[in-house]
Amino acid sequence: MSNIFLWLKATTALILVLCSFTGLTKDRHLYIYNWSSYIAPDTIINFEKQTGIKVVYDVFDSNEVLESKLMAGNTGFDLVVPSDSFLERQAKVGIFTPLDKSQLPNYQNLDENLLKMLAKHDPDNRYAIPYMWLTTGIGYNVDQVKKTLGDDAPVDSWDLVLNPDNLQKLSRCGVAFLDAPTEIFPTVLNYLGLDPNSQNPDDYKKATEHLSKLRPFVTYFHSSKFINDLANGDICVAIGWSGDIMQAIAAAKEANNNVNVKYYIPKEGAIAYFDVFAIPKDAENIDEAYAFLNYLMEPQVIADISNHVFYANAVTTAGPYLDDQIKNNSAIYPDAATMDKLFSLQIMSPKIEKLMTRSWTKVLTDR
Ligand code: SPD
Repeated sequence: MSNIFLWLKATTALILVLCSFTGLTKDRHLYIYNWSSYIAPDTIINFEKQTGIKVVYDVFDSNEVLESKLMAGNTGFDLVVPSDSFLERQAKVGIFTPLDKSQLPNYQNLDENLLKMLAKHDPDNRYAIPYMWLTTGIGYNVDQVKKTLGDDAPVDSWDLVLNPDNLQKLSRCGVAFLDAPTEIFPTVLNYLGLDPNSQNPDDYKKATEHLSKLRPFVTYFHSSKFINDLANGDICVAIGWSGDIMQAIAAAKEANNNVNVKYYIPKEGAIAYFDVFAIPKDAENIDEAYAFLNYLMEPQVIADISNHVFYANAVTTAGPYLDDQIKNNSAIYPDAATMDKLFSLQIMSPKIEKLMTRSWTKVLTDR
């Protein structure tokens, strides 16, 4: 009996060796394209250990960059992470594969209210799994802003960075704006009392004129550099994403460098988004993509990510695993009054899209 057992073992080992030489046991791969600074350090490693799937992980820091790759086709990615309004437009031109929810047993862990909100961009939640939700607000260095603008600095208002007089003064200690027309135009329109989702070209003319007044005082336009620069005290204000600015706050605390950064959602209101996972139509590793999506919807896995990146997730059962500083942070989970002031972006007509891109280039290049 034991001889048969030994023989079976030896034969199996031989078959495995032969298979790996002839390529019959194919390695399983998964290609993911996500935002930078948007995952916990061990998320991918743990997934690879659990599943044996090898992940190739790449990052971007703008929806525009992701979109141009998706539109060109053959990205080579199995999972990508657009923001809600971008997904809506991309889905309309057939870029994604509909989700087969029967392959996603953990889908039931998602918050139904958030799914309903996301369904405004993705009817029936056909293509996307909500990953994180967030706001675009102001990160500021408390001491430098006070030193530059005095005790009455309007830190609760977009006036801080969108009033040219204030921005001129703040330019002495460094100002960063997101390099994202689809963020900055709606923010400026809203500040000017216009519809942030306006489809009226005249409104974009007004916003462009206003941005041209601000442009000389913006140190740089970039969508990720501001995290380190705020944390090190190299800039004093940034228009940026909630979690990224909170990462700057945490980094400054850890460095113990006396840099005191805060994040604020201005009283005039701000953009709120979902960033979502979706599978491009030409993805090759579909089973692996579903395995990863299921893994992401495990309460402990997604809570670890939120604890690390300071963004709110959409898994209801993640609550017990969230750190108190995340769970009780009103900049991450805003209170009802703040939620009322948030607005979501709609997709623009191609005419307005073009106008926005042209006007953005003009603002950035005219100094
Ligand atoms: N570092 C992660 C940043 C994620 C930001 N996504 C924002 C999308 C808003 N358009």
